[in-house]
Amino acid sequence: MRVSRSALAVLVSGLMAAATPALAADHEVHMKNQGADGTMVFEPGYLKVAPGDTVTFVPEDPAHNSHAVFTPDGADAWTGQLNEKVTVTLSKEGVYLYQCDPHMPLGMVGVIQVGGAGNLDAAKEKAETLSAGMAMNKGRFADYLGKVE
Ligand SMILES: [Cu+2]
Repeated sequence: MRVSRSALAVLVSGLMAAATPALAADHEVHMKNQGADGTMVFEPGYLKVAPGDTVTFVPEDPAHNSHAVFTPDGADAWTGQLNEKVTVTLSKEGVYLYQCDPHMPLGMVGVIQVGGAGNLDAAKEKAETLSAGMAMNKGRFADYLGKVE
């Protein structure tokens, strides 16, 4: 069988496309004074992403940041600056807990699940300790962790 050069080129490029992994997605979490879950809130407070995806924390109101307070073993933590957008790449699977530093006492916290949740028990333990120090919205970590699948 004779295959034209152009047909071969189409075949090769098709094979290469099939071998290229899916592009990592970017997700946004908004940092707000008021949201569907109440005051001083990350939206969405619970997010599930795939390993390698990025999450961008977007300040919608002043004086918020995103600071990772619990990560899977071997994962990098992050500390966003106040009033600044920050993008983090989440490569390691597991559950991540983060907070807004000024509003942690008001329960401004969030949960991100990256792939499987092998460290869920440890995350729950950490969340319980952190929640004890909150004056408001003490149940947020527990609510969000309840969504982990
Ligand atoms: Cu805040």
